[in-house]
Amino acid sequence: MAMDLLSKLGEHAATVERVLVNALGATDSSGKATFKMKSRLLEAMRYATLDQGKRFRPFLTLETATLFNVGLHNAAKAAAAVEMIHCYSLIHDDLPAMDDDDMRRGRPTTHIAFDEATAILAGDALLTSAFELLAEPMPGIDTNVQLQLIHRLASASGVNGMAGGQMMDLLAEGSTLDRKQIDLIQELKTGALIQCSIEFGALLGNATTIQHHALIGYGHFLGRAFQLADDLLDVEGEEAEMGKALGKDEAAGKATLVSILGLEAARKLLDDLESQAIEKLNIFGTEADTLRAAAKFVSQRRN
Ligand code: GRG
Repeated sequence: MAMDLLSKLGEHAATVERVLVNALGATDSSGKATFKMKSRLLEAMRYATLDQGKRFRPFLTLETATLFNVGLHNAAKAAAAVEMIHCYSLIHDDLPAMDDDDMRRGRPTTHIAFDEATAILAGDALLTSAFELLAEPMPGIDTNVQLQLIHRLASASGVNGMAGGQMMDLLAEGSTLDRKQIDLIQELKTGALIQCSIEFGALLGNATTIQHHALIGYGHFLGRAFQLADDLLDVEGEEAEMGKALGKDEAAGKATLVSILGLEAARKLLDDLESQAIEKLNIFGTEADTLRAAAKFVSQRRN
């Protein structure tokens, strides 16, 4: 099962990489930008986006789309749009005004490799490119569905989603939060985009209401598990495996589920979230086994 999941992750990562390269342009064998892609801004966008990362959100879109036999071309476009939003959020999150990180994905963050202004613009441009990609023709997909994808991604990323969660997270630094407040921040900051990645597959596949709700439930528990695993890794992980600095939550005085529950209870909660995510898939048969394996992957991940 673990090997199956790893090969699926690899396969989906390669699919989404092709769409991203197509949108952002490739570099030649010497690492130099090809023809029209010579601008510094595109270089920074490519640096932050290509050949890196687990591609977990695109994996979720592509795998959910597989449940409904959605054509790969359209699903990959939607998956790449989500990854662009994710990469933009990482660039901005690493800036000195936010988390002030020098390393991400095992190499210098975008503002270190380029400069702050370029990093801000690369994030802005990736955010815009995501919607440009989603608005491109999707043969065989109803334009109403495309509109729903655009709407869903906008709400998952904006004030009621990731950006809103990030604001709450920054404001909360140094204060005591209760479990409910932490859950809300994490649901918005990290969960919203993960849930959206899964819903993309359901929307593209014209899922029934029951299927759609089941997948929303799966995404809810998976998103919470993903963030909790990240908080645990911040305490227990290896910097070399994670490719970034750890122990940042404690240093910033950030309340997390790990800091208020303790390590043991947090690990138990992670197991429960994994089981709850898998349970939500009960209405599906073996075709959802890879999504079930993904829930296990999230709670066992080392990076
Ligand atoms: C700047 C609007 C704005 C939002 C930032 C993404 C984010 C919101 C903050 C990142 C802080 C953080 C490390 C959150 C934990 C969950 C998370 C998003 C981890 C990084 O995602 P992975 O593990 O990264 O999927 P890769 O590199 O594999 O893509």
